[in-house]
Amino acid sequence: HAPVFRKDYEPPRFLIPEVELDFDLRAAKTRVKSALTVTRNGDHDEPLRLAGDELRPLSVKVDGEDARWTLDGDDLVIPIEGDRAIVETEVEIAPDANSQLMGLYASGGLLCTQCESEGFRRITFHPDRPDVLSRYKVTMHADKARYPVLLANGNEVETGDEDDGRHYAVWEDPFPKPSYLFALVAGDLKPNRDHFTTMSGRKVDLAIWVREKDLPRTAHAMKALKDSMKWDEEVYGREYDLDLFNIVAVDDFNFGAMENKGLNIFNSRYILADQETATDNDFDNIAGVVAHEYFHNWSGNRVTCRDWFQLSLKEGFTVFRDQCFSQDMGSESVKRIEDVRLLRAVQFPEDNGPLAHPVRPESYIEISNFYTATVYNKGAELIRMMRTILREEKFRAGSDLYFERHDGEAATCEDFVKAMEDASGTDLSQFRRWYEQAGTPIVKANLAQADGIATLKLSQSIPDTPGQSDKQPMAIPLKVALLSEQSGNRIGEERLVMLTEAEQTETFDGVDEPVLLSINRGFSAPVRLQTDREDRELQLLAASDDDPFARYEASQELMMRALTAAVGGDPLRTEAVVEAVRKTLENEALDPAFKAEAIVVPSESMIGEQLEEIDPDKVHEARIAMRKSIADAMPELFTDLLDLEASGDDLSPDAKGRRKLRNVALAMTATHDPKTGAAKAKSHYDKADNMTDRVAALGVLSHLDAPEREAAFDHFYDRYRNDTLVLDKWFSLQAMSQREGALEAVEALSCHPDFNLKNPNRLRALMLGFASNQFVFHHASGRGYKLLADMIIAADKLNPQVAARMVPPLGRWRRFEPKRRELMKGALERIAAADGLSKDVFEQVSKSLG
Ligand code: HT7
Ligand code: ZN
Repeated sequence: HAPVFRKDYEPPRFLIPEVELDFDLRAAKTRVKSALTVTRNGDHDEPLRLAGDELRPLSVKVDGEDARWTLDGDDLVIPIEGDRAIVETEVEIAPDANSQLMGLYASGGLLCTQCESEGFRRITFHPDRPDVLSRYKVTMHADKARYPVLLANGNEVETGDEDDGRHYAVWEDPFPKPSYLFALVAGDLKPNRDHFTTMSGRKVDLAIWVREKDLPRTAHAMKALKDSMKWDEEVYGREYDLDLFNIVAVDDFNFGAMENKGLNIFNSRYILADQETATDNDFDNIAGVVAHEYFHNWSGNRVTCRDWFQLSLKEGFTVFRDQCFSQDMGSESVKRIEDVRLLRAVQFPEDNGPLAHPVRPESYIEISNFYTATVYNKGAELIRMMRTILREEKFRAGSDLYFERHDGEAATCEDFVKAMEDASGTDLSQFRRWYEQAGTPIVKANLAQADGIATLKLSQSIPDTPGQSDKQPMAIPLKVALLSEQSGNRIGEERLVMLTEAEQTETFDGVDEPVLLSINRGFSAPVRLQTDREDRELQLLAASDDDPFARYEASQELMMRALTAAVGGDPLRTEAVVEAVRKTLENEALDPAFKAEAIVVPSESMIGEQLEEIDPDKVHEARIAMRKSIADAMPELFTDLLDLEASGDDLSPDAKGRRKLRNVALAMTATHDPKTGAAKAKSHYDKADNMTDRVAALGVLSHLDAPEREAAFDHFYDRYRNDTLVLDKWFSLQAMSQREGALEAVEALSCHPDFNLKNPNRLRALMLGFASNQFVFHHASGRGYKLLADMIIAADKLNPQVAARMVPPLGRWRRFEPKRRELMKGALERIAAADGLSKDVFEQVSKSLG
């Protein structure tokens, strides 16, 4: 399993301007004929090298003649005379037997493809690298009854009937694209059709293809698609470029969705939603993912990546774009809080562990392992910082220049930064280190006041990460403001401080009264901030900072300090926290969604992240105690919140916020008094007219040892057992339960007849839900680790990508107390020793142990 290095990039030896594909589609055996127009690129006499994966050529022709060819490992090597040739190959593949879900595979009676990153080589021999762009013409033949709908990229140009009940369709995509954006779908699907008129007045036909019974659940995704098309025109000046945009939903999918040109393929969980079956969170995620895939049409498809090391070029930028879209469609500050919470929950631990890598990695063994929170979410923070540094107008000029310069090309992260630099006249030399250096910077900030001057002392350090030490200072944009300690009002304007040195001082004149430091407002930089602000100051900031993020941050910091001190053996300090929570809840100017975010006690894994050495039992105990102090201090306040009104069919941000706060209150009520809490949660479940409330009630019940729990879970199972996406919730809710007996329940669920190792959603619902449940997964017996390791070994034989994604929870072993550390390491070693390990799991496990 040799690594590939970024420094070894070389341009392709041959280009392929045209690709013609002919598919004789059958679930058990599909014949693929390909005709590639190849042209020599540069002055060399090397043979043509085409990648394959589990392929054997049935025939190979060059310019119509049988060719001499050899196989070098998986590569097909063909000598080419002259500078141009038509290379034809024929292979047979077995979609039904494709459990990796890469290439052409079967899902619930459909045939569909997933080619990013290197799946196209499982369909036909091809260079299969993103810097080889071609025009595609695709013919599909299939049984008409079984597969009445035949879709591919671009436009349908011809259809017709054939013998034996078969039919065919021909599709052409006028835009040159890399092979990873190729897609086809064949199946018995029905469309939800709509249209969108672009800013230049072109009508685009839109269709979301699903099973007939799912059609009523496609309205939300369709609305999100039209909103995204409009938003990209208004905010980035980007217009859709084909006359047709198709989306297909499939049940078996390794990821969220895929941006194939003109034919997006989605995990059905990011398309299907109605009030009965989807939570508010699901609705938001659907809109975010639909937008994300749509935005890729420009940031990814029109301008693609030169090589996979540049993945963040399209993913970081596109995540940033979808985050801003969601901020504009809902509550700006709450969305920012959610995005930062995700970054901290997933990316910070990644950056602080054995799998840490730069946003633009230097090497990989298996590129699928690099679809990470670092490449996606930290990558998005880099784009956001550039916008902060350049300001909105110049940032837009930079993106215009980037799209104009590189349209139709395969570009690099450097190209993006250069376009930003050129359009704005800002020097981003030092900023580039964000792409190179892994690890989350630690920023220390202290404010001192004397003689009317406030002096802000700043310093930064970047921790060592695997393969990287002695790092250079980063260019860190910190939004800073000072607040009057007495009134809580801001003094002067917010300032953008660029921290570029290891140590730096910033002064504020005319500060004649005691002030509070509000820093990293809006989370302007993805850093760990350490300040010497006292609890009293944080309490004031939590009550009055005019930056909603900073306000949220102050209340979270207050809780986190008390929690980590308690885990370290101090008595739990709750007074300031309780008062901050009360003030937040009583403040009528704050919206309910914000309140819900600000008063939630940090999760056990977030607390663990702050500790040198994690003892999950102590963390659990401290967190429970803090929740209990808050719940016991103001039970009436929480009981009153249970009466917040929000009808299930109201999906406005306001109604969602009220549901969220009401459900946080329900959980606090049960913390205060589990017995009445169980009854209230059961009645909340019974009365619910929407899935958000049902899931929230089950979430509360899941932790309680009460008869209501079993009754509600059984009822839920009976009602939704035939609805795959809803049943996933039943699995994950139980996997996240902290009640006694939860571990045994998860073990039993792993043998449940509805558990299915082959379906990534089901596998993730149980196992990733479980692995995020720190208290139970890290049971001192090591049984949690054993279950996960068994599952990884079993899943690896079917679907290496999905198996590899389950390794990181074990990779955190060095952070735990000695006993668990050994058990976790042992589990990793057992996986490492398993027969026939895929390179996906090999890479994750060996780096985790290394
Ligand atoms: N660009 C898409 C990546 C993706 C993917 C990667 C590896 C294996 C399977 C996959 N399915 C989709 C998703 C996105 O970021 O939009
Ligand atoms: Zn993406």
